[in-house]
Amino acid sequence: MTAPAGGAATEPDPAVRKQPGTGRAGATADGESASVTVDAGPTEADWGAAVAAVRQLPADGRVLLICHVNPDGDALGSMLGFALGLRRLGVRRLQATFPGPPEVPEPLRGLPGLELLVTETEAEPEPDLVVCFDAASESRLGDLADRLAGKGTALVLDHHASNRGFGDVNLVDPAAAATSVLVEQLLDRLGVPLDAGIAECLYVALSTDTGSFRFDATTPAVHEMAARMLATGIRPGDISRRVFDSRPFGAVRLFGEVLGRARLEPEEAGGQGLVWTYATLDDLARHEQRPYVLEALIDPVRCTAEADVSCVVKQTAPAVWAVSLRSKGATDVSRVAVALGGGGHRLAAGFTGGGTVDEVIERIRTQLRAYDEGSGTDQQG
Ligand SMILES: [Mn+2]
Repeated sequence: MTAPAGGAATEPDPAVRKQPGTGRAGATADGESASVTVDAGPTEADWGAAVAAVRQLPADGRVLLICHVNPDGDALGSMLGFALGLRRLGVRRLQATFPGPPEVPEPLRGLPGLELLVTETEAEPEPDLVVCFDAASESRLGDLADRLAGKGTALVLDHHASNRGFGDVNLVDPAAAATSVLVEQLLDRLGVPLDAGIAECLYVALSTDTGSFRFDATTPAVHEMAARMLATGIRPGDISRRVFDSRPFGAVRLFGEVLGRARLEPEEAGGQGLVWTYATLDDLARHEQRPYVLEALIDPVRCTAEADVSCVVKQTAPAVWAVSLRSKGATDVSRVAVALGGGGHRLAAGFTGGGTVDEVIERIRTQLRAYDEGSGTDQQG
């Protein structure tokens, strides 16, 4: 049942179909079939409130920065870049943290500002200002979400379309390629000059979320921001090697094994194809690897030319699986993820599932079929 699906197979990359210069790439590309309300981004009032929240801090004000669980380059880079900016403004009582084990993935251990990190339990219980980075909802902050309920101001910086604005002040822009785009703007409005430390953090964040400037989110504005970062003298070759192109030999062998069991199901996703694989805790143990090495596993999987949708299922506990989904453009994988209790973007999303690998994959197939039925007639022709 390989559906002809209009001209989809021969269509150019979705990037080519995008209206250049609108700067709203992923968020609105599929607007006619999406039920998500597309946020117009922060208003001048939002920016003003965010600037005021920082400026009105008392002299000894306690600031707690929080990014999402299992932090990636955008989460940590945005948080630490902002932390370094606040330090330049003279903020002294400053902590940065994230929920869960206080382990920074090896590729991000060169980030400036890591010395500001504290563990979840060391985090200030009653901060005057809490700033959250790259978290679409409070649930992504784990037990640290209770810090938002105190007397202090909660400021949210994020770019997930599903973010409903859980702070007192929300700088949420689904059109932003990374949370670091909002961080740069806020630091600019606060009058903080860029330095190499801040720039490296924001550059890592930006390059992580744009797939090293390869995804559709890579607008002219993204390259302009990257140019501002590079102008501080940071070295993109060193940074990219550290962040993207370096992994332990054990991880290389682990990837080989996990990729060797990948399955291609060309009939799924409305005939656009699904490719998937999985990694267990036992795989990690056998190769003596930490879970974060699997974050990069989706990249070789999504290379598969015969599949629009790619999926990596990673075991996090005996019957618990963290699932990463990617689409090349024909499928809105955030709809699949949201239906299964997760979230994300149109072309990159995820959720946590229970049961066995087969059960998790079957749930994805079912959602993909439901999606296909719901939007099959929306194919552009
Ligand atoms: Mn992000």
